[in-house]
Amino acid sequence: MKKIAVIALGSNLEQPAEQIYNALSALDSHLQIRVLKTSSFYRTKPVGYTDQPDFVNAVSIIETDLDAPELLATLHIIEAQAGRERTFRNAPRTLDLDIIDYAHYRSDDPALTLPHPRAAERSFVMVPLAEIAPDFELGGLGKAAEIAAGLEQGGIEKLPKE
Ligand code: PH2
Ligand code: MG
Ligand code: MG
Repeated sequence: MKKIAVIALGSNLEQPAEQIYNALSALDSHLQIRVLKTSSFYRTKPVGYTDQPDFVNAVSIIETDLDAPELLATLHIIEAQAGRERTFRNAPRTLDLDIIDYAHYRSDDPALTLPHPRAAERSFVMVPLAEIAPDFELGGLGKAAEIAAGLEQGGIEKLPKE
């Protein structure tokens, strides 16, 4: 059965915009994933651990036959192909792919909490999501556009389309 999922993409090392483009083509070339819609790319100030370069962030809506753990495993493979190293929490990274929502499932599994527990606090997720799916309902918190409107948007800037 096909499911709709929301994926957040982020990079702040080694030509971040290139990393996001490559990740999108890796996702779309997977036989069980179709990228339906992708936001603009945004340059964003690092949140959490702030002593690191600015990020490029984007959000995609995909359709997939994979179940949620299979999708997560696939995202980890694509991150590894981009040379992602796991050093410390919130460290700079060549590529981060997070499942924000999977078919509106809810899960408390620490390996994959759904919807993503911090997505609604993060303008670098909610602003791109609101751009492509303003009416998307996230975890009973309201529509993406409403959640985004309630967040500080100072550290985020839409990049021109190439
Ligand atoms: N990802 C984090 C922590 N902080 N800040 C920005 N601007 N963009 C990110 O993708 C990001 C972050 C953890 O995954
Ligand atoms: Mg992340
Ligand atoms: Mg991640």
